[in-house]
Amino acid sequence: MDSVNVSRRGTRVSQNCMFIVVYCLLGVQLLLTMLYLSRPSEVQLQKNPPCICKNINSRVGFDYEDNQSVLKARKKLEEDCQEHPNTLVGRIHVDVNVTADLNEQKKAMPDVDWGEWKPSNCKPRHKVAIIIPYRDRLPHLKVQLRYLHPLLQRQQVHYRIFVAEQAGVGTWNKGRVMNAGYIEAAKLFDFQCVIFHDVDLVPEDDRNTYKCFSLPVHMSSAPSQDNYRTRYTILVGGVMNFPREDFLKLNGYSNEFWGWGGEDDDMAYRMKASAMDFERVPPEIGRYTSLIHGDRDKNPRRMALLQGSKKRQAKDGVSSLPYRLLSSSNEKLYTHLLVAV
Ligand SMILES: [Mn+2]
Repeated sequence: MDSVNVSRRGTRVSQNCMFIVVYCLLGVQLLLTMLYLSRPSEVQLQKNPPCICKNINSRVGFDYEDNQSVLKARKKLEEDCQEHPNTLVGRIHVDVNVTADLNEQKKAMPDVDWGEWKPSNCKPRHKVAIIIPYRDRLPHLKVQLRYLHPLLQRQQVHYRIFVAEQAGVGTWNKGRVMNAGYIEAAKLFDFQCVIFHDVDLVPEDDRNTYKCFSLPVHMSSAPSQDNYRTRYTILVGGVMNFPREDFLKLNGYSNEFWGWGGEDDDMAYRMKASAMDFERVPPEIGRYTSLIHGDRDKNPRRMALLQGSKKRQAKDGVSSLPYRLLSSSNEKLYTHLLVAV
């Protein structure tokens, strides 16, 4: 009996051992299967090629040459644009009868929007707002834009063109329109300097750079209507460039000049009263084609108003401009600001 019991007990022990061994083997098998399944398969690796990200720092596994070209492009973008880019051509022949269809121009300049453009292959040195006081001169505007955009792009400046239009048919007040243009442009664009630009002047030389200076600069020193000469010594009308702070220090233009003329001479008086120097572009490059228009209603009070210029300056200007912005819209080649003054 005892031997039988022993042998039975022996059989039970060996059966238990078998179970444990089989369990262990199954466990190991399961573990190996799980490890096998969790390894990255070749198919998965092919599915996820190295990412081609814009930020090269986050790139993993890119090849060397690719990396070099990205680095080169990035370095170029970090480089300042040249002060005198080799894209300049110098003197330009302005054809006043040029075909200047706005839709064609828009198509030719897909990278201009809201009148803004900046170079894509270098870091522009200057950020310039160009404000064109405007009313009822579409043929002039078309010809001007036809030459101005390409010229500014050759100069590699970051610019935005604003056309500030006086609404209605009331008496023209260019000073108010320019001040309103300045205030609205400043809300939309973070510029360093502002250039007020008559709509009937087309630059003839791209060495006359639409950049920012450390003081006001009279750019249209030689308009064709004056035989390419500066008509008188205090002339600052036509195309005038101000550092932003200087324009504010001067309190902008006077709001009191109704009708044609005087607001530009008043500006010269303001600069003199503020002991602010200005420079004038040499006439060899400050050349502009004057687009022809009829006579306008001159302001009969302009001489008398000039006498009181200095007294008014502090409270008559951009700080106290009565106006309403009626609309602000994207005309692609320019930002259109319609103002009631
Ligand atoms: Mn004119």
